[in-house]
Amino acid sequence: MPEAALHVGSGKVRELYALDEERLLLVASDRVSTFDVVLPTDIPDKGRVLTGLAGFWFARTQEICPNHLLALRSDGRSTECRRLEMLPIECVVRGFLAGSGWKDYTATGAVCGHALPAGLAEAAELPEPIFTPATKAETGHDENIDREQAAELVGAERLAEVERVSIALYRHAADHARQRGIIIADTKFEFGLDDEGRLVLGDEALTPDSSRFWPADEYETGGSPPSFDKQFVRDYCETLGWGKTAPGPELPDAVVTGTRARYVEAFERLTGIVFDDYLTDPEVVLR
Ligand code: PZK
Repeated sequence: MPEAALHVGSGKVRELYALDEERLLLVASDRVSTFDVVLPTDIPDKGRVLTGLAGFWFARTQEICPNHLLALRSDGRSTECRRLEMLPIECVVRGFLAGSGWKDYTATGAVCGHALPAGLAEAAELPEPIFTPATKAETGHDENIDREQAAELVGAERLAEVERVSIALYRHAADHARQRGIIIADTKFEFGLDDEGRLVLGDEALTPDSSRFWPADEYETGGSPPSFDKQFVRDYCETLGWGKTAPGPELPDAVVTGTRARYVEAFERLTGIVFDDYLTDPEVVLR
């Protein structure tokens, strides 16, 4: 727990504290959610994996866009960050047709106003990555919006900027990941403005919680590919006949151990850093 810090918000698996007027502390827990339900069993080090990965990407994408990271704390799960004025949209980029993108495509042939070629299969790679903004729903599901609705929320000029930057960030990370056997099918960015009105990348970016990571060697279209990180959890939950509403089931040790290993594998593949070296000194990901 951070000392002398006011709690200012909770996500499903993260907490946000105020350090002072300019700085926040983003703390990633080891909680895991599946089918939108947080489970009672933690995955040890999950929050450290996500914090380290986000730090790795922040360090490597500074030239594309400045970000809110100030420091990683020695606990490995806490990010000190600049306090921003957050924009009221989720900036989603999709390189592949999954989730709500696939759903919208089957219903309308388009996703957020992007007309797509006919006859694409589920999980197909798109000809080009597309920017598909969504509103931030307080509870429940974010709603995809078209560029007109997004422009009403942030202004046309700012929208053009976040679209350009989001696609550049996605291309950078997806290319890097693909060379290391991981497909980043889609990802969500949250941006804010600093006190001079400059666009700054915030939140936790390009992690398995903010993205769909698929193992490249198991990729195929015509279904929903396995999740790199959560597939053991999902498969186990499917064996239970659980109704996918709270409360979720406890996870057996083998599922916990296997899932932790997948998170660590994603970290090591993407960063090229041994996870134990991250635990010794989290700031290794920033160098
Ligand atoms: C901010 N959230 C999401 C909610 C969480 C995260 N740099 C920033 N400046 C101002 N506000 C935010 C950030 C960031 N990141 C992020 N809400 C506000 C959120 C609850 C818990 F961990």
